[in-house]
Amino acid sequence: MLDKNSHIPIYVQIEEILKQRIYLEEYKIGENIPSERELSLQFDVSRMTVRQSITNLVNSGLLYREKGRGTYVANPKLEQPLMGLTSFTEDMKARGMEPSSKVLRFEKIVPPMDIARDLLLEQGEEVFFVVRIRSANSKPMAIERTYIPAKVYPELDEKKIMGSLYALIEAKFHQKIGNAIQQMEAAIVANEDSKYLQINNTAPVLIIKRTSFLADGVPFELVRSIYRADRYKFISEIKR
Ligand code: 16G
Repeated sequence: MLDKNSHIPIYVQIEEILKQRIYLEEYKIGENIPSERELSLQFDVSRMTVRQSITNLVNSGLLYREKGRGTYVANPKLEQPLMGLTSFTEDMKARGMEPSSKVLRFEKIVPPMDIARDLLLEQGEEVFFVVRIRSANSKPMAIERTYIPAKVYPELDEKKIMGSLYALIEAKFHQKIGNAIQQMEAAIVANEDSKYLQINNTAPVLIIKRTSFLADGVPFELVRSIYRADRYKFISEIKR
């Protein structure tokens, strides 16, 4: 319980107690925690102090606030290593989660010039443009817009893209995936994407742009993946 004589500030002690309650599942993921008023009575401190503790836990991603509805326990973020060239399907399966995709768009188009350039396409060469919502255990994690040169996979169709693209390339088309170049940036979610990702239209997202190459150097995809920032954190090992 609280030690009011301690040199550790009260709001920090409350933070630790709340963390403990989350850890012990006294407060469960997705559920409301008691209101500021209730907590201030429980701890016999001012609402301001409780608010400070809650704000810190919101900022560290353990809790989230919903306007007019209260404060909830957040899902722990998935830790995604920024190392191997893995697919969404592999990543989710490795965590014991069930991946699924919803294809929102599948069409053959002439891509914008910057995309064509990155995919080393001549002017007018077509790509398959695929928009997929990627979910884990039926919860939307990311939305991906993928450009795949039509000349590399002329036999691609909407049905084949329902599962894993990388499994299709390796197991069905018997090609070896080589390497990719990625860049990541933060943004506020686009209005259209907020609906699909089921987040508020001011929520932050992480955008990864990946251009991937087959082992023989042929570019086979350019993808923009929009990840929910509240569901992901990216981890890398760095050596000296
Ligand atoms: C990942 C890749 C994406 C790739 C997809 C294939 C990132 C940032 N992006 O989402 O480039 O197209 O996996 O997944 O990791 P699939 O084999 O499940 O279709």
